[in-house]
Order: sequence, then C-alpha cells, then structure tokens
Amino acid sequence: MNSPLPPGTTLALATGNPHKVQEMRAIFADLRIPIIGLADLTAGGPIPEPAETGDTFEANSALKAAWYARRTGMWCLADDSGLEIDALGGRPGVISSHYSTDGRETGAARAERDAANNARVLRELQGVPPERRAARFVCVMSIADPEGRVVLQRRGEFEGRIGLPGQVPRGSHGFGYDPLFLVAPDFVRTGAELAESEKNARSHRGAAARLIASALRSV
Ligand code: ITT
Repeated sequence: MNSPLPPGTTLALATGNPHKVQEMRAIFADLRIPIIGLADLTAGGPIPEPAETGDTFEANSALKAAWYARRTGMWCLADDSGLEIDALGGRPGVISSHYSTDGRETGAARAERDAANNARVLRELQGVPPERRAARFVCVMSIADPEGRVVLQRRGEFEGRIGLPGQVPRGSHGFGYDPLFLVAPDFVRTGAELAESEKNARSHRGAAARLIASALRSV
C-alpha cells in the first residue's frame, strides 16, 4: 500500500488531552513526520471540541479526525479510546472520559473527572472477585486529510483487570483509569506504575500508533 500522506506533510494531533499528546509524540518519535499538537495551532482562538456522538470508538475517532482536519486545513490524527470492563457489559466504553456523569460534559477539570470516574468503577465492581474483573483499554486511531476524509484507521487493545479496593488506586504516571488497571498477564503493576516508555510499548495507544506508523511507512 502507498503511504496516504504526501511527503513533507505535518500531522496535527487532534486531541485536547495533553497526556495523549505526550504519549503520541514519544511513540511517533522515530517516524520522520513532523507532528504538532492542537495547542500549537490555536493562534486564531481555540478550536471547539466536537460532540462525540458515535456508539463506537471507530466512529468517534473518525469524527474527531475529520472535525479538526476541516477546521485546521491540515492532515489530522485523532484517537478515541476508553476502558471496557467485562463485568459491566463493556462500560464505560465510549463514555469513559465522562463516566461519572453518564457521558455528560460538565466542564469539570480532567483530574476531578478522572477521580469521579474511578470512584464509580470501584463502586460498581464492589463484591466482584478478581477473576471476574477483566478489562481492556481500546484505542482507535484515524487519520483524515485536510478535506476531512478518513484515509486510515487502526485499533489497538491493552488487557488487564481492575484491582480490588485497598489494592488500588496506585501509581503516579499516566492518566484516567491507569491507577486502577492491573496490567496482564501478571496483574502486579497498574498502568500508572509503568514508566512512559514501558506503557507505550504495551498499551492500546502504542499498538494502534505502531499499526498506523507501519501503514504510513509502507511505500
Ligand atoms: P480527546 O477526546 O481530546 O482526545 P479525551 O481524554 O476526552 O481526549 P477520549 O474521548 O478518547 O479522550 O476518552 C478517553 C478516556 O478513556 C480518557 O479520558 C480516560 O478516562 C480513558 N483512557 C483512555 N486511554 C487511557 C489510558 O491510556 N490510561 C488511562 N485511561 C485511559
């Protein structure tokens, strides 16, 4: 397959989440494609965020990439990600970032939202034994051209389980549900206890980004 990106293209990372920008910059460091974050593009005022109305990570990822591409006139890479917990029927899923408010945006700061989301997950899993606390992070990445056409999409997954209260939250790296997520196959460390480079080597975002990178590299 030919790389869908014209030579010399700068790729804009279409996310308002500074942790994702940091992770993705590290993952894409060896790709010879200049990458900029949205924060570097907001000279004309901040770009409003799209409503994430899709039922799937695929739909939301495509919608975000297309939204920011049209507004910036640039090639944009977006991801939609979240946590699926088997015992909760796959929730929080696509509403992971606003789980404590059932998907509603309240304008609460990210750290506050993360804490409320994590508290809800632990509450809903009360009494569920370790072997039934299986969970996975999912990440779907999409690249859209400046007209908003999605030209590439890939999915990555990261298996683990939600720790028991008392065992978690633990760790100071990462973001979101990382402090609750015991990483498979040994379920010893949480995502927040992995150094950034180790998380990127194992994570859903790392997996999706490597699939995107290899598609971009192949000529
Ligand atoms: P953008 O939409 O601006 O990219 P966001 O944080 O709102 O930022 P998502 O809509 O993709 O991103 O929601 C992902 C949520 O899933 C995120 O807020 C976390 O709660 C959770 N999540 C995703 N990846 C994670 C990771 O690597 N570690 C911990 N939690 C993660």
